[in-house]
Amino acid sequence: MKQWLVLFALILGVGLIATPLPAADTAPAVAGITNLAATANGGHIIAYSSQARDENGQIMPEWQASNLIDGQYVVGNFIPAESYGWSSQAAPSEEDPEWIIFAFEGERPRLIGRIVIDPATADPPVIGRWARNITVAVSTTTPDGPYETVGRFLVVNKPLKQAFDFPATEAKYVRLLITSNHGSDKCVELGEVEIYEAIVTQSSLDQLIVRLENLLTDLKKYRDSQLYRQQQQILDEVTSKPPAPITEAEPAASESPPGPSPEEETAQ
Ligand SMILES: [Ca+2]
Repeated sequence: MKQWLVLFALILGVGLIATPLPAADTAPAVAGITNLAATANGGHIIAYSSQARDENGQIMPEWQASNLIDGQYVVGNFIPAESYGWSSQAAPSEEDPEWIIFAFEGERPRLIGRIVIDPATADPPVIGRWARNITVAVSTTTPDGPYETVGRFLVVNKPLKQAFDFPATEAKYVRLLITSNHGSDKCVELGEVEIYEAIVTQSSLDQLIVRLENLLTDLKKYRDSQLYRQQQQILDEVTSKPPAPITEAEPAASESPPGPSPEEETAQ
C-alpha cells in the first residue's frame, strides 16, 4: 500500500512538473499574421451602409466598399489607379453611423483579436473625411446580429496603419461602425481594413515566435512610415508654398463627389 502511495505521488509530481503552462481558457492570445479580411484570403464584405455616388447617381468603382479589402494602399504620393479607398455617401454621426460588415472565407467563425485600420485614401487628411471614431462588434450567428461590441477606438488623422487589439473573441461576422470623421460634412473614407486571428497557444515558444513575427511586421510598418515622412519632407522642400485650407463645412460650398480630381471620376 505504501509503495502505491509513493508511485501515485511520483506520477502526480511528474505530471505537475510536465504541465506548468496555464489552462487553455486562461492562456494569453497573440495576433496571427494572416489578414482574414483580405479578398486574397477569402475575406469578403457582406453589407455596407452606403457607397459614394457621382452626380448621375452611379457608383464610382474607385470608391467602392470592396476597395477596403483589396490589398491596395495609398502610400505617400502613390494612389492605386482604380482603388482610392472607400467613401460613404454621407458624413457619419452617433445617431446615423456608417458601417461595413465583413466575413471570412466560407463564412466560417474565427477567433479574432486585432483590427488594423489604414485611413489613407486618395483624398488628403486635411479635408477631414477619414474615419475617426469606430466601434468593432462581432456576431457568431447572422449578418443581422445580434452583435456584441468588442472595442471602441480612435483613428488618428494620419496616413498610417493603426492596430487595435481586443480580447480574443469568436466571430463569424465583424461589423465596423463609424460614428465620426475628422470634420468633413460630406462623407467618411477609409483605405483598408485588416482583421487578424487571435492565436491561443500553451507553448511559450509558439507565442514567442508569433510575437517576433508581429514585431517584424511592426518594424516593416515603421520603415514604411519613415520612408513616407522622408518623401513628405522632400515634397515640402520642393513645394514650399503654404497649402490653402479647405473648408468643407461651409454651407455655401457646392456638393462634389469625393476624389482627387473631377476629371478622374468616371461614371459607370
Ligand atoms: Ca484598399
